[in-house]
Amino acid sequence: QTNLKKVIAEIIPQKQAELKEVKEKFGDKVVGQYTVKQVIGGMRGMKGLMSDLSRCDPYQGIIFRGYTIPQLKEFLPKADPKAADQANQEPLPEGIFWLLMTGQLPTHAQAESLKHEWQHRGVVNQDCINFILNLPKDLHSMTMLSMALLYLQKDSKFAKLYDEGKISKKDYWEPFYEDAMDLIAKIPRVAAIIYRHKYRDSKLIDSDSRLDWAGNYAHMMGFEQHVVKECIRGYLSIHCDHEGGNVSAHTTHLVGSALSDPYLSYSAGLNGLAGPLHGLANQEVLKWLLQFIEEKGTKVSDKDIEDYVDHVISSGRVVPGYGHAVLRDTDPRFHHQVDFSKFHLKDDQMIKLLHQCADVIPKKLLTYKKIANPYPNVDCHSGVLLYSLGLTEYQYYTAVFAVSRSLGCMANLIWSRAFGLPIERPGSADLKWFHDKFRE
Ligand code: CMX
Repeated sequence: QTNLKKVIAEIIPQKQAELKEVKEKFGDKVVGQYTVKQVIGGMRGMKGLMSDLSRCDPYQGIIFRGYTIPQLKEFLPKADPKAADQANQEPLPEGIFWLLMTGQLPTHAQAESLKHEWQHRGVVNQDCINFILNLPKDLHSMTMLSMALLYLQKDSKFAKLYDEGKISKKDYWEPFYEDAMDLIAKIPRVAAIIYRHKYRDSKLIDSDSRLDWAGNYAHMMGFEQHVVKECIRGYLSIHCDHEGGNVSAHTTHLVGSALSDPYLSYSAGLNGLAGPLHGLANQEVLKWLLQFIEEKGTKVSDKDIEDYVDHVISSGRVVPGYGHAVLRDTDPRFHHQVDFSKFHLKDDQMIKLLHQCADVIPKKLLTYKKIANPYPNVDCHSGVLLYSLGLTEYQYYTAVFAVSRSLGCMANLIWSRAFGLPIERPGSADLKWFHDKFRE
């Protein structure tokens, strides 16, 4: 079966039954205890959400439906199934979306079917194109992307059906699915239009119907080299989801829990992704590295790097690309990109400097006792990879991340409606409450 909607329509009743069983069997069990420090400290380590798509292990990193990043690189369909060489090994995002939605590794035919469906759904109407082309070019790409999704919201099938009173709760997932699939199909085109508007005199490039979702995105931005298309395939696959609690996934889920449609929900999620402690870090890493190169060049000593870290921290800033709220080891998504760059970009001076930094900086950060994890995260490498391949406009990088993250956020949103999850509404406490509760 290559029709994703039919496949998940069969899985949904089984999963609903599983959720019901978990609620009945374990509903009154205690998940854990948490402290005042956790309540005030960004809820670190508190399990407070259910997301069935991926989980983040502090040491193994992200695990998508039971599969690690290296396993997915091996098992997921590739753009050219006949090419077995290392130059054609990046997974197709179509494949990872199928896996996230169904829990099953897709066949090449299933990934192809999604490719065609997204091509078909991905047409962006002229009125939306005009809306983007009329935005001031000095808006940040993420602001433009978020606004463009809000513009597309007028086409939401869920919002229309709900407004007409034509939909019952048990069927919410279907129009959510339709909106989510439309959003995913359109977002690379919208993001490419933003890129061409901001950086290429608004000269747009038509979609190429032969290409896959990621390859077409590279094409519509203006990159025809095979290596860039491969890089974007891998990039869009590995950034797609990072369990439910990260800022973009959590925001999308929270807003969606109020039955805001997928456009409203993901636009909100994108605004969180645009923050420097989250998705904007990839742009920040590049800015950081370019400043460093301007001062010191690309051939630097380890001591130069260490001094630079001290300088950044003593001026009250963070070293972007290092650390994580959950991970306690190097992010496997960083390793994935190292493998790619060592094969495709082995002579690039900036990549070499980045690898030297990734060796030196964690040891230096370890000397600052307060930092729980000094190791490179996904954003440490991704911007530099894009820069070395010719996508040098680093203020755009978080938009590429956003195209990818649409896969995880939309898959989660569809499943949230299929599970019938309620509006999210945790309690909060004022300072007096803590005094009263814990007064000796
Ligand atoms: N450079 C300098 N200081 C750092 C640091 C870094 N890379 N990582 C953590 N710290 C500091 C924190 O700012 C915090 O300091 P204060 O107590 O003075 O506020 C202290 O170390 C403890 O932080 P932590 O428990 O180790 O980490 P958090 O869970 O609070 O924060 C993160 C996690 C990602 C926000 C943080 O490591 C950071 O700011 N890293 C740099 C930005 C970055 O790369 N973000 C991308 C993360 C991946 C993503 O979400 O996309």
